[in-house]
Amino acid sequence: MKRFKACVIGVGFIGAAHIEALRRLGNVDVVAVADFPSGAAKAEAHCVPRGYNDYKEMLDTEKPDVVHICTPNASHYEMAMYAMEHGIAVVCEKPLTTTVEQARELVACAKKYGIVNAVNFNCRWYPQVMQTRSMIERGEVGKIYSVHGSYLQDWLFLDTDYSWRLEPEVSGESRAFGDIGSHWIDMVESAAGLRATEVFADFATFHKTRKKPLKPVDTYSGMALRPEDYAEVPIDTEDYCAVLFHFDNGAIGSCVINQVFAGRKNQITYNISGSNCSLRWDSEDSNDLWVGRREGYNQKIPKDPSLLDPMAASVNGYPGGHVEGFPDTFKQNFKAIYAAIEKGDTSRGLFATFEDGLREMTLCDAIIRSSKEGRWVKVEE
Ligand code: SOE
Repeated sequence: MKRFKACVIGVGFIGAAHIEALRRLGNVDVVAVADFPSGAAKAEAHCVPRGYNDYKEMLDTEKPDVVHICTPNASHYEMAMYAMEHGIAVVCEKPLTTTVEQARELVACAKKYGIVNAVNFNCRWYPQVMQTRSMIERGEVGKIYSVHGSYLQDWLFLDTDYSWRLEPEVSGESRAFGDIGSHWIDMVESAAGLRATEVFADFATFHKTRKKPLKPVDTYSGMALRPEDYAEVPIDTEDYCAVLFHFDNGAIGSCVINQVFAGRKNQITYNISGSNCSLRWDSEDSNDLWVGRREGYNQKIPKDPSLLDPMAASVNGYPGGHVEGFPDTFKQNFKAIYAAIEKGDTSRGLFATFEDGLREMTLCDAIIRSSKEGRWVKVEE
């Protein structure tokens, strides 16, 4: 097995999750991190040998096999471009870019240089989500009638909650859909084998202004500030978004995405109704998959590799009865990505690539347009 040198750019909550998952693979050395303005301190905090403030200096000096981009969305494009132009494989956080055009350019550049590329749509990698995919692929669910679900969080519940994700110049024009709706639709399209062809969206911003801290605050840090530490700023990205979908096989769908839903920390769910049975999965109960039947008993399929279909069994790290969750999805995703890098395999497999990142940007674009124009909008291919 090849030993890889990896670098991580951006060491907030999610960059740290990348570092931890890479170490769990066993054949990856995280040799350096870049983070502005405190690269050395971040390296020290995460026991990484070297830290840089400038990502270009890091890539030029370290010459890694792979770079993980975990910075705010608006910087993904130039970082991914720079890495690919230097022959480095890229694993990028979602959303891939802030515009469809940039995502298209990244897909073209990856093709031109034959670089393995990935977007960290980690929800695909829950074993029970893979089981859903496998059951639908082998026809157990039958014809899909409808899909509905939600992604709910409360870390932006108060008007004193603030993050760079609230700023469209850094985050992109859509916030709730771009940040977490993107996970929902990627998971549903990949698991159910459906492609949305038309969307109708309704956006709402409950906090029209928020109190922006005058010093940096990390995502999920819940840091307490005093009134004089804030400035009141207008908010023009959505807290909430409801979307109706028409899918290519005639199925219909809907989702509610809400980042100010008190009590739900980070819950993603789907309900799929098919002509043979229904499936329901909930990330807060992620080790079970519910199967609903009209003419038989309902079931709960446990996360037990000895009972799951081969595709789902292969993404378990532990036997039945040993709970796995969010960090394990990163490990399984990276395992598949690094195996593709080792083989130089740029074909589409189970992990999300830049093409899936582009797909999500295209969907997001149609959703934004629909919310502005109040009508069904076709999703361009
Ligand atoms: C913040 O909304 C966030 O960190 C997302 O960006 C992640 O993708 C999600 O997994 C958890 O919440």
